[in-house]
Amino acid sequence: MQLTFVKKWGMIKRKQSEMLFREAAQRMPGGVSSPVRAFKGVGGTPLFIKKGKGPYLWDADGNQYIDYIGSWGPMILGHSHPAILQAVKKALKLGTSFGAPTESEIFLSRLVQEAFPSIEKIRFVNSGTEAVMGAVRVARAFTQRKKIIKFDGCYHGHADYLLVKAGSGAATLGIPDSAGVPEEFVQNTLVARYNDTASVEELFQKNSGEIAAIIVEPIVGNMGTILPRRDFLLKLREIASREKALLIFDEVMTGFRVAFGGVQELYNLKPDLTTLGKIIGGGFPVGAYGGRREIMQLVAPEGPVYQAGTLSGNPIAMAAGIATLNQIKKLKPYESLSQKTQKLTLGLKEAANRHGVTVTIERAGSMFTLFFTGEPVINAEVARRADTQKFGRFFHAMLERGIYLPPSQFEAAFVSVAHTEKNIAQTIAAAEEVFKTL
Ligand code: KE4
Repeated sequence: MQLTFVKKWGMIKRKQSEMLFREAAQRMPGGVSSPVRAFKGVGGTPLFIKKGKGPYLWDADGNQYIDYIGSWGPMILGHSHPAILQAVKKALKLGTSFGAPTESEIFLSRLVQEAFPSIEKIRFVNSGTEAVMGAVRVARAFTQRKKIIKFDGCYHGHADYLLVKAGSGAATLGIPDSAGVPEEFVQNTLVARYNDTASVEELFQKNSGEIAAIIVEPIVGNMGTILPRRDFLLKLREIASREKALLIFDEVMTGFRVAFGGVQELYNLKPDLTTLGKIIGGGFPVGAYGGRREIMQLVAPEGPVYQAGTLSGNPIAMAAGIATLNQIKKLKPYESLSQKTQKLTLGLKEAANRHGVTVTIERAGSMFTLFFTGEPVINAEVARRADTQKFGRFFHAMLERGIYLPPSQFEAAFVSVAHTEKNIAQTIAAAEEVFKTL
């Protein structure tokens, strides 16, 4: 199938992006505002994006792509959705920021709490990182304990004490432990292995009575997509309750992505605290943390746990989030998103098999990762054994064919409501051509 906007290998013009990148690299570290955008995981010059509409992005040279990054998760409805643009325009007419409570925060709270009954009280912030910082701080205050357990390969934002064996950009850049983080800052951070409850039990035995919380990406997106096996999540819930530690589900990526109520809806589990971000801002900077009332009432100004933010609950961002969640409620898209994504991943797997290319594809709803490995990817160690060089070649060959995948083996790709059956077919056709050359 000849893709309408496919150009021959290497014929895609990149002059504008290359020129822009040269100046950006002079002014900003790595020429980007967030490391994973710099293509370090796949090589080459990052594309400077000019416009997004539905499932498409256009770069500064006018090349069109089917986008599977979706701004790293937020764009579940596709780019420039009319309902979101309309809501934002309406809100803008009233002003942009007041530094005072607005009813829009109540409206978004209602929608989030409807989807996440475990979130009895919620605080809005400006990013997933801030949400996690707030959740960990209130967990430490509530339990009066210092230590936290995270999992190797899980990424929970860039707070110092969580940049320990982190995934996402940290894994891509091969610096799981960041420079500039004094070892004192991470001495209370314990690392377990995902899908291995024995490693969690061992940490509790060695640190009995000292662990405030377990924080987990209940379905991992930041080592690429990794699914919880058997009763891993249920066991975490049981262990945390038994040890009087809190269970924090970091659903910044999975919230409203894998189901309206996230992983906790899919597995019918109640964490003590949840962190959210991405989709709840509809493309604007919004994060949130929340959970059991007796925990959240410790947060200032109600309680002694300080946390604040000039633009937290910003009315424009709230308007985008409200419009997004209302649209999702109306469309009920999860079944069709899952089917569309399954069709894509099955097509990719069959194309790879036809050309003798060994891949494992892990999928949860409309998030997925194609790993260049033959083993089921059950944890970070297995993910790190994937052939990242081959992933880089695959990434660029797909990009040349107008398919924009996440520029890292250790990220999740996302299908949106806007992706059509034709887009799926075009993507499989492009992969068929690429697997031939790989
Ligand atoms: P932000 O601070 O980037 O809004 O959220 C941090 C965060 C927390 N928890 C989870 C599960 C996350 O996935 C993230 C952010 N995810 C990455 C993508 N893997 C953001 C992309 C980037 O860093 O540029």
